Amino acid sequence: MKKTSRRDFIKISTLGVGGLTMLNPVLNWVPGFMPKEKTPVDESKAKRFPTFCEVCFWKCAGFTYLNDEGNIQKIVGNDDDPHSNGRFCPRGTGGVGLYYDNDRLKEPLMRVVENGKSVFKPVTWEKALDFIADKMKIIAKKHGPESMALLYHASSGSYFHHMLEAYGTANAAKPSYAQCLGPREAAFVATFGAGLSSPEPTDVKNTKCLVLIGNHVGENMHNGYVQEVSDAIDRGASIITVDPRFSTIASKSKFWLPIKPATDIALLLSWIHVLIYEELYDKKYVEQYAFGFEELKLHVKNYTPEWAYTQTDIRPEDIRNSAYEMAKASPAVIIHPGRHTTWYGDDTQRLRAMAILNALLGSYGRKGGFYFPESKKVPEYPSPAYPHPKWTWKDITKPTYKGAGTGLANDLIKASLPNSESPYKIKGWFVVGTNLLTTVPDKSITLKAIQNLELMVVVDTMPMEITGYADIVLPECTYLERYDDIRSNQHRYPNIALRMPAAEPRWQSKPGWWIAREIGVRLGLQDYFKWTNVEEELDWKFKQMGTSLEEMQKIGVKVYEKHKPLYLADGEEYFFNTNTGKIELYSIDLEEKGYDAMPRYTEHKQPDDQFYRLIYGRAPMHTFGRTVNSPHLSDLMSENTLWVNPSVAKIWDLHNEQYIWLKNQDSVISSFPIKVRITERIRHDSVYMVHGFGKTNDKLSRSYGKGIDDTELITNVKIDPIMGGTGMRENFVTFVTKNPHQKEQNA
Ligand SMILES: Nc1nc2c(c(=O)[nH]1)N[C@H]1C(S)=C(S)[C@@H](COP(=O)(O)OP(=O)(O)OC[C@H]3O[C@@H](n4cnc5c(=O)[nH]c(N)nc54)[C@H](O)[C@@H]3O)O[C@H]1N2
Ligand SMILES: Nc1nc2c(c(=O)[nH]1)N[C@H]1C(S)=C(S)[C@@H](COP(=O)(O)OP(=O)(O)OC[C@H]3O[C@@H](n4cnc5c(=O)[nH]c(N)nc54)[C@H](O)[C@@H]3O)O[C@H]1N2
Ligand code: SF4
Ligand SMILES: [Mo]
Repeated sequence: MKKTSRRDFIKISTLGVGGLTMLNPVLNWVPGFMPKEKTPVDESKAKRFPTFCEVCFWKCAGFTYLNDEGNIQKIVGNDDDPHSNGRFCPRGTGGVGLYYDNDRLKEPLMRVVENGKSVFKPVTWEKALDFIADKMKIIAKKHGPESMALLYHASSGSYFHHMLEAYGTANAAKPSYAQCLGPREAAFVATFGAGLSSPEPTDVKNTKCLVLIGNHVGENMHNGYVQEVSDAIDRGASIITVDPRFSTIASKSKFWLPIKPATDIALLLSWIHVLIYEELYDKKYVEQYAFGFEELKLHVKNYTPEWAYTQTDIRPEDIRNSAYEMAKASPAVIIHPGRHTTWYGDDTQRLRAMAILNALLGSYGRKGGFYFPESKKVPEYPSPAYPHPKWTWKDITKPTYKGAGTGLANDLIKASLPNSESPYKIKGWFVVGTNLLTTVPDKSITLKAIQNLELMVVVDTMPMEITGYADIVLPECTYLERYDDIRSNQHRYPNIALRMPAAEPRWQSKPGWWIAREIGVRLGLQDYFKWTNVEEELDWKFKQMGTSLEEMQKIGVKVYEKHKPLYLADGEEYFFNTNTGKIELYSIDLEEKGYDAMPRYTEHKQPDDQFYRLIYGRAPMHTFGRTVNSPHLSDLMSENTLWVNPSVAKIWDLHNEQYIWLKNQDSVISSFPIKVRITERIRHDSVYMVHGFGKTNDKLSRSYGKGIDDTELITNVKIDPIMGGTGMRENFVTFVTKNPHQKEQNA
């Protein structure tokens, strides 16, 4: 067996289709704002197993039900669960499809060269695991264990994290930081001394005014949040939406401000200006809790609505009136900081402006603003201390991005490039449940890094783009077929949830905890895995938390008493975890690190003639690319469309449903075409698509070649100087109406 020098993409062959026939559970959901009703279940016949959803990161808890034949039928929300309140979103309901998808990875695969060509050969688990452990031992000897990195975004990643820390490396990153909520966390840490984390502690339940900057709730289907927003609308709370696109939530809003993309900081600064100069801010709160008010006042002096209009296209009276609306609701107002915040590179500062607005309106720690969440600590199963790594991601990242709060996927990828001058070199990856090629821009860098690795292990459920580049592909079973670590997220009340299997793993797939443990044992790290199976480990942990595995298997969710109040008491003394102990309108920490202490507006590039800014978002029935091949969800939306303003369509003579290709500013052309959707709901300077489509692996039978992958066209990445996130919205595309790949296809 020879190893290839180049990791070219290998298509995973479909093997015989396994025994189970596909069921067609009813999707109790109508396309629209949100599911209101629950699915009735015949409790007398059904067998149910608690779980929490892995289709997105809201992690709703529910029960998986079997039908009379003992096959998985449906997933229903757990009434005791604060994330779901007993209701699942369409994607969560359709999660059954991830289990029934016959395109799934079925057995371990190893890259070998046959007749000069790289192919994947099915191998036994024994062989695959031995190979990985042997390789890891060699890498530890040659380069030190620190040169192995974990890139992960599946719940089971925690077991790989444990195994790799025991092996000697702390290099790990999730794309949910530097490609998602990192700027928000950095900004809230700088302002309030604490990040927001997940689920966001926004008190939408009690709010009178919700301000959404891009945040497109309703298309972004975070369950409990969507439910609270829906109730808020019914209650008559006013919604202010700032979006270049008339989003679902814009249609429910009192104000829709169709901002020129990339100019949000101008709008935010002018709102701050109005609140301060028209004395509409919460004076008592600011006086008691905030630091740097006078500096801020001076700083925003010239950021008038009239000035902001020249940048944002939003009329001064709309800026003023929307500011009055917020002030009227104060402190029961939320300037929602959103979640996917890596947009234009100056993202931490944009989020700082939002945090500052919340401070001026007195909403942090107040009813109808942000509440103080609580979570239950999960005890660690007894195991030896980890060895102390000689270096970590901090040595790579922190000298440049001083505000980074966790490892950055993009920085660990860069540290894997061949000619990196840094002494901190990454030589091997574990990729667990993250499709890096469609997740981290710029894709060409990831591909270069991959060529330089000595070991690349991909643990996934599906033959996604990233699996094709692995040395070893390990098929993980889906969340419906496995245990995982205890869910313990923050909420109004501390709570925990159990995930347990409702079915045997299909084919030869295995749970992540088992895979990580088997590799650990082969590395001689059995002391770190003193349990023989995960039930033993979970039961031990549950018992420390006043319950047991047996009880949790019945109830699924346990909610605990609270220890601290949700809100600040009137005039209560409170210490914020910042340099000054106060809410820092003027950030001492950012200043000391060499960044602007207060957000400044800088103009961003706008599209050249014949080009349009590429913006993207979510669709209610899909999560990124992880659901687009689902037998249940692909029926609801099988491809993305390109939103084009009618005035633009006219210039280009485009018509609805026409398929076109896109070319970006760096002449990258999309692999596949996309259907045009002509609509007034998008500005003339931008085009919009849902992220997650345009799958390039033809083993994905339902999603291959359907629509465009936005990531392909994101080659200009604006890195946030504070926390190192990858700003993705400074890419411009033009239309290609004739098939640019025709020649290749005919050749
Ligand atoms: N262009 C562009 N890039 C983006 C975004 C965007 O909107 N546009 N969004 C950004 C954001 S906000 C985020 S959070 C990230 C998300 O980034 P990712 O989480 O990487 O996104 P997915 O494409 O869903 O990839 C998930 C991978 O996990 C696999 N998987 C699913 N379930 C399991 C499981 O149980 N076990 C294992 N082992 N694998 C599993 C899937 O098959 C898939 O390969 O992407 C970021 N990148
Ligand atoms: N159904 C579903 N729900 C999801 C997910 C999913 O995959 N599917 N993913 C989850 C995850 S991980 C995340 S992080 C969140 C992401 O959800 P959000 O945090 O809501 O994501 P954003 O990127 O803020 O929202 C995209 C919106 O920003 C608008 N926009 C584009 N450019 C600009 C601009 O310059 N200024 C302004 N003001 N708006 C702009 C777009 O038109 C679009 O409406 O969604 C979560 N919820
Ligand atoms: S919001 Fe929907 S997809 Fe996300 S965890 Fe909850 S049910 Fe699953
Ligand atoms: Mo995200």
